[in-house]
Parts: sequence; structure tokens; C-alpha cells
Amino acid sequence: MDLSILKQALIEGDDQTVAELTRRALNEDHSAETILNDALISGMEKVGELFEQGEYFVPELLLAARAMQGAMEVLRPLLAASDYQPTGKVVMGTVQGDLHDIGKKLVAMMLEGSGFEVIDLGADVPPERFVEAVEESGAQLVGLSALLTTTLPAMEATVSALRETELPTQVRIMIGGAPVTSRFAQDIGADGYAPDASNAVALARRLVAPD
Ligand code: B1M
Repeated sequence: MDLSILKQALIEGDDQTVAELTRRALNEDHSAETILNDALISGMEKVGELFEQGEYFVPELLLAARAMQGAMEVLRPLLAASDYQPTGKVVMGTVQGDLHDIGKKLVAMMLEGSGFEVIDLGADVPPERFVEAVEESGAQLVGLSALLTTTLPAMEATVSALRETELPTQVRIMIGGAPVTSRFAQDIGADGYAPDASNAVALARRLVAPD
């Protein structure tokens, strides 16, 4: 099967076809990673371009996002399958004011797949909820996602709230999302930045490794 058909179905926001073609591509021996990168993520990039060009509006974004989430449910067991032993506990969420959660879910899935226990707080998460979750769980790592330039200040506020609270364990913070850079991570006092899900896994492993 040519993965461009799946990509096109995602761009059109046709959730049933996207789920069916994702299953078919797996049956035809495309790997979960190839399907994700070459059809789904690249399809979402195209959706973003169409939005920027004024050809797509929020309803089209929502349809594409719903189709992507359906495909991710199909891929989830394969992306999460792994031989690794539990590596650490991580609290994840998209920061306050930001509803974009597809990339964050992907990072959470890949972290689960590499042996992390993930406490996923969802999207639009206020700083104090991150603090509470770390207090309750004793997680060593927090992962923050933001997709809007306007929610970068909420990321900074969350890092400050975590740094200002006396926590049971010393917590490391990693951040990511399209408008985030490693420079921004340094500026706000996060411990690291990852540009995508696989780099996020490598970074998370480094951050929880004993010094
Ligand atoms: Co919106 N949106 N959106 N959107 N949306 C973007 C982000 C945008 C770039 C589109 C555009 O203009 N080209 C633009 C932001 C511009 C900016 O601020 N610079 C934008 C806008 C403007 C908006 C609204 C303001 C639109 C409006 O209402 N006028 C609005 C805001 C709502 C809000 O959040 N308060 C809005 C709404 C939405 C929907 C709700 C309709 C929907 C989200 C649905 C959902 O997530 N459940 C949506 C979507 C789908 C998009 C695009 C098209 C796709 C995002 C996506 O899922 N990408 C997006 C355009 C684009 O990105 N090309 C866009 C696929 C995903 C796998 O990638 O999330 O980047 P990504 O995650 C990557 C990396 O960034 C990284 O790893 C992931 C996997 O590789 N990563 C991390 C992410 N988090 C990480 C954390 C880490 C490490 C790595 O460590 C913890």
C-alpha cells in the first residue's frame, strides 16, 4: 500500500478510512514508526500548512486531529511494546491555555514504550496541578508540552511553580512542542528540550540516570 493514500485521508479528516488504512498498512508490513512519520505526522504538517494558507479552518483541524487520534489508538500497542525495564516515573501534560495534545500523547506513548510509568494530566493543565501530581506520585521527571507561542509563558510559570515548591524528590523538567527551543529551555530553567518523541525518550533516560 502506498502510504500517501493514508496521508491524504488524514488531510481530509476521514477518520474511518484513516483507521482502516492504518490497520491495512500494518498488515502489509509497514512499521508503526514508518506509518507514524511518513503518513500521519507528515499529513498533520500539511494540515498545518493549509491552515496557515487560509484554506483550512478550525473544523478541518479538529477532523484531522480526530483521525490522527484514531490512528494512534491502532498504533499505540506497537509503539509502546518494548523489552525495557521500568525506567522512572514521569508526569506529563500540555500547559495551561493550550489544548494541543497529540504530540504530548505521542511522547507519553513512546516514554511508556521505553519503560517509564507515565502520569498523563491531559491538556490545559494549570501549574499547581503539575505540582500536586509530582507531590502525589513522587515522579522524578516532568514533561511539559506547548504548541502555541502564546502559551510559552504558562510553561515558564509551571517551571517556576515546580522549582519554588519543596518536593519529596528532586524533580527534573523536560519541555517540547513546536515553538519551544533549547535556548528557551535554558532561559526558563528547564533541564532539557527535545524536538520530537524519540529525542524525548533519549533525553528522559539521561535526566533520570543517576549522576
Ligand atoms: Co492548532 N495551531 N490551534 N489546533 N494546530 C497549530 C499549533 C499552529 C502552528 C497552526 C498554524 O497556524 N500553522 C498554530 C500555532 C501558531 C503559534 O502559536 N505559533 C495553531 C493555532 C493558531 C491554533 C488556534 C489558536 C486556532 C484558533 O482557534 N484560531 C487554536 C488554539 C486552541 C488552544 O490550544 N487554546 C488551535 C486549535 C487546534 C485544534 C483544537 C483544532 C487542534 C488540536 C487538537 C488536539 O491536539 N487534540 C489543532 C491542531 C491539530 C493543530 C496542528 C494542525 C497540528 C498539531 C499536531 O497535532 N501536530 C498545528 C500545526 C502544525 O503543528 N503543523 C496547529 C502533530 C504532532 C505529532 O506534532 O504537536 O508538534 P507536535 O508534537 C511533536 C513535537 O512538537 C514534539 O514531539 C511531538 C512528536 O514528534 N513535542 C514534544 C511535543 N510536545 C513535546 C514534549 C516534550 C518533547 C517533545 O517533552 C515533554
